Amino acid sequence: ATTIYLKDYQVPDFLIDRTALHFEIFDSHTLVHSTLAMRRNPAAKNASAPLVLDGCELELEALSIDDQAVTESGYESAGESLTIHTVPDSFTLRCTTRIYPQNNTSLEGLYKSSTMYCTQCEAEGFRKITYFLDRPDVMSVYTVTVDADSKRCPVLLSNGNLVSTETLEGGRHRAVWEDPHKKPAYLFALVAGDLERVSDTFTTMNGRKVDLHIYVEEKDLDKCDHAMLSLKNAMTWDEEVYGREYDLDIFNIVAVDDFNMGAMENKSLNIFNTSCVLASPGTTTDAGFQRVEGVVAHEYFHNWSGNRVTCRDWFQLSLKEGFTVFRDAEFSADMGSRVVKRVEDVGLLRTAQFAEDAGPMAHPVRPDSYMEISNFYTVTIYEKGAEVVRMIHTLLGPELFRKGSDLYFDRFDGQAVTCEDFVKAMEDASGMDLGQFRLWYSQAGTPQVDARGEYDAEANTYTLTFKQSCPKTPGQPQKEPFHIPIAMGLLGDAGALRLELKGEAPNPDTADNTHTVLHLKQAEQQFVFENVPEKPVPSLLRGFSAPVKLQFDYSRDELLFLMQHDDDGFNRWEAAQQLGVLALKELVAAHQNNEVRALDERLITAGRNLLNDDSLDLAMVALMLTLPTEAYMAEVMQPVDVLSIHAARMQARLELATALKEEFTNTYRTLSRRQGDYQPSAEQIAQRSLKNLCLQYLMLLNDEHSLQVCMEQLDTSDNMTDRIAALVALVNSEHEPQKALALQKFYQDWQHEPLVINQWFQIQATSHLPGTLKRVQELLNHPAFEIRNPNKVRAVIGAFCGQNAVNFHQTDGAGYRFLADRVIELNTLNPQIASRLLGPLSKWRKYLPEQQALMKAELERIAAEPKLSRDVFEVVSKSLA
Ligand code: HT7
Ligand code: ZN
Repeated sequence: ATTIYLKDYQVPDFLIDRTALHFEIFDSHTLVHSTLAMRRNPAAKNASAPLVLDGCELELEALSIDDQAVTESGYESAGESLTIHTVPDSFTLRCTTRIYPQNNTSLEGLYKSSTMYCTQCEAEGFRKITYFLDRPDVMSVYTVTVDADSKRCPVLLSNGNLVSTETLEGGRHRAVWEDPHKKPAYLFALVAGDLERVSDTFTTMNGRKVDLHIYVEEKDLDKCDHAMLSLKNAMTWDEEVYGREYDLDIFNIVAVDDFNMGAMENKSLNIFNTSCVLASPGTTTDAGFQRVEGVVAHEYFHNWSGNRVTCRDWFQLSLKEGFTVFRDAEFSADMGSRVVKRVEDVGLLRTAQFAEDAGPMAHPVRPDSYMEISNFYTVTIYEKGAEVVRMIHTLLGPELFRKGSDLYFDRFDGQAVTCEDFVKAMEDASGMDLGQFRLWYSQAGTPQVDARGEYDAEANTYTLTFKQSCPKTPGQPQKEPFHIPIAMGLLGDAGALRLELKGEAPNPDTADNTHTVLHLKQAEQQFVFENVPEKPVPSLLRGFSAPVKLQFDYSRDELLFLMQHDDDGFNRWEAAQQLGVLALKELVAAHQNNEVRALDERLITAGRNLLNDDSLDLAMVALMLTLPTEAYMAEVMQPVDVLSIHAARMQARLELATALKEEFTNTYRTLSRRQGDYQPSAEQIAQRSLKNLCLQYLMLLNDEHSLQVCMEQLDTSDNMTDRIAALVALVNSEHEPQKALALQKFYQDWQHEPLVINQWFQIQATSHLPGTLKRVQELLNHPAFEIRNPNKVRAVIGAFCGQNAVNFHQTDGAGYRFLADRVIELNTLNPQIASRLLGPLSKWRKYLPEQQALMKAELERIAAEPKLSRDVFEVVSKSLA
């Protein structure tokens, strides 16, 4: 496979001003007739370059230029391109291709999901529909005509406005859609199927009435309210927070069962994985409701950050994804609990993204090269990209950041631009020098920041010394120091201390002098605080102000102090986590040495205090009572001893459950009583999360009373959050007959709801008990499992390999073998999904030597397969390099 480099970027040789597409959809095939108004790009380097069109797996039926047929000797077709050597400066290219959506299992281009036709063109799927310049900097105005059977496909949708409909002969009909906005091919969409819709309207800040429709199968009509409400909230929020208004009279969302990712922001025709749009209390958990809200908002926000201003090339992917994730995270924070949202996001970043940054696929937020762009829809591009935008927000402050975003949207509206353009707009609007900051876009790897503090009681000064470094990553042996914003405060016995930073005049604009942002720019740098009346406890990296690994030698008592007194909610949680890390590390070491060691009593006391304090936010209590995850422990302990980490965490949980049985029981009882009608509100979500955490702890006790409580919750709950929580607790318990019966009953009750059955799959695949791999293998033969459906693959295979470390890493290597077999099977069916599943194997170097050898052998077995897709080849070859 060839590697594509950012340094080789050149403007396109040709432009496409207008694109007319005519789809004739038949059961056996689809014909795509395209008419492209093309001309040479005046900015092109080579004024006589041949026309090279992208096309993949297409049958070419007709090709003409200015109505003159291009004969076979006039073009050359090789690999994924078609070259026409001589073309005029300006011309009309017509082409007809025949495609087979019903055989398209890759879910890129035009494909069939049960009876419905739909498209997925990002990143390079349009070339599976017709020959085109399939690159984001070629933007065109589209008119789309769709013909199909009136009965099988009564609904025909594309981007923009519906301009006409027509009945055709033979029981067929036609719809014509026109999108007035220029767009790249990756934002093209078409849907044809038998769908029903839920409708509403939204009036924009300038009085434009927008029709909103959500298209679903008839059986799902009752699950659209939450998505519709989320959409209207997102539209309002984008007006209020970013001044961005919607720009068409219609906004459609369509739900599809078979989809490689969460959703797609096609202009005015967003296509969603059903898992990210459907929600109802009876079938969807709190996490599911929040995901729908977040994804609906994310796709809507792309209308500006992605569609109106798009990417020049795919190296700039984080320009739209990082910015949009930042926007959706702030939206969700405003809709629910800000601290909880931040804790969840940092959890993902510190496990998945930090692991990616330390592994063979590590890449900068703006990559320098790729083989297959689909492999670069990563946590680095999305989550770290969002952190980079968040840091700009922190450095500039909210007002200047808004000024920068206004300038960015004004300056580049209708254009395809770069990350550099974004940063420059922020710089121009704020006057801040972001020169060194740009390294966050070009350097991969997670910076390590070591900090220490020294109090001088005579001089009343407190000196913070920071040292930063960044490990080498593929192709980047050496790193320059980053510009790292460190949000912080100092805490004294009586509360937050006023900050006087030596050499800096106090900021008259800030009423709050107890919080500041330090600019760490050098490899080693000191900050001296003056007039500090007592030895403080520093609260560093508040709100996780930079995606770094911070090390500060807090004593356990200092961590307990921060847990109670820090005025930054995130850092209160972080102190609890770090205390948990220290305690778990001790237990891991004891386990490795076959010693018996008890859990640090401080954790038990802290837990008791949290459960007994009525004044605390319930969501915070639940978060702080959750020990660091096994995935996070794996990040802070290398080489990773999966089994010891699991054993240590289980022991700690059991000790907490035993010591705090009374508190967990009381809290569970109180919170069970409090319920009204189900609402996915922050308040109710917090109650349920703490209640269900108590249940999980109580179920570890393996006693009859807890079992009874759990069974009662399972049988009597009116919502899926509580039902699933009870089922998870039961499935991970030793209560054999009850467990099997409950799983059977759950399946019978919910077999008509695929999204619920996916949760049923996932609960079984993530059970930490022995024998899970065997069960997972059985599930692959279950009638509800389909290897061609990505949600089911994720629920069974993805969940087992990615969220069940103790079973995936079982010592005989059977988990690795299982994954390799599935990757080989999926490699031909759906390369994107196959390659994504490889994540857990690709990080083989961080495990113990025996596991490394077994994992590597499986990667080598995949590498030896004769016909590897580009997607799988890239991950396997880079993992073994
Ligand atoms: N921008 C969308 C990306 C996407 C995608 C990429 C590759 C393969 C399939 C895909 N489906 C959607 C999603 C988003 O970030 O909004
Ligand atoms: Zn996105």
